[in-house]
Amino acid sequence: MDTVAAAVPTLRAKDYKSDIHPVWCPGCGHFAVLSALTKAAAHLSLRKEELVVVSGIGCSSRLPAYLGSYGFHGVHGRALAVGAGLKAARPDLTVIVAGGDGDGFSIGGNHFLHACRRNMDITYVVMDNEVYGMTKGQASPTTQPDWTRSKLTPHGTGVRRFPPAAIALAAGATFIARGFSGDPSGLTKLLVGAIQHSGFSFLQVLSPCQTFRPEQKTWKTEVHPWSTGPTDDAAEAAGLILSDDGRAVGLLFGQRLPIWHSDSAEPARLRDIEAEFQV
Ligand SMILES: Cc1ncc(C[n+]2csc(CCOP(=O)(O)OP(=O)(O)O)c2C)c(N)n1
Ligand code: SF4
Repeated sequence: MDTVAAAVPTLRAKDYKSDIHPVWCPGCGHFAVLSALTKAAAHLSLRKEELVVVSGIGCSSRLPAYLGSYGFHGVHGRALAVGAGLKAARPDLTVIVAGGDGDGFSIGGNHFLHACRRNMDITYVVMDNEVYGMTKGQASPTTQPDWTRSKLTPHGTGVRRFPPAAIALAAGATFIARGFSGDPSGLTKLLVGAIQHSGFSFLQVLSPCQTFRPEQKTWKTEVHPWSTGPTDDAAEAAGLILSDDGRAVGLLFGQRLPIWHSDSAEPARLRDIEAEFQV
């Protein structure tokens, strides 16, 4: 008897959205990241049941709820740990980890370092607004040391900024890029490249916080391409980072190195994992 393969429907960007309306403030940069992610998923014809977006806590970390794929809105700063565990157990899935600069570089900083060096085949998107948006505007690791608008740091933090691209390069990330939510098509292309990259891809997105950093509206006049690149040479990428003003956007670094994967040839089965944890 002839078998007729079930036709896989072609999905459009809007098909990847859920019915839940985002609670983000009007003008929040995170809207553009959500939109670009749905466009990238449609461009790559990702099957919704094979796409998982994992996040921590923060305005940015609400993103999985607004997608119709699988998602996990987890614990503050632990998104990469959950995403890495998922990829180890289910290497067949496309795993994207998403969150904010507070979630990823402050409480989650340790996981960021080790995710970069482990080089699992996952994509990490950090929506960087240089502030803790959800908890009403405290300084984050990427906030300028002389930013005085938070009551917690009325004289600024006085602490130098965390440099995400430099840390990612030093720790061994094999794909490093920076996008801007005010450039939706550029952002979509970077997301497509990050998802396609075989290994750990890190995409920092300049994603303004309309409410607590309204001055970030000038970012649209400040962003510019990296002076050269992209490159697969870590020393060259380091040189570009040394002269970086934090507003260079585009792909900086891409390298093919062996990816880390679980020793098990078979995807983990839920009942086996449950059995391991039985007391
Ligand atoms: C263990 C723990 N510590 C602190 C918090 C409070 N908290 C919630 S979100 C957040 C920071 C969010 O900032 P960011 O990740 O930059 O995301 P944004 O809201 O700016 O998008 C903090 C400190 C928490 N939920 N859990
Ligand atoms: S507080 Fe800032 S980061 Fe949070 S939704 Fe509003 S604009 Fe976006």
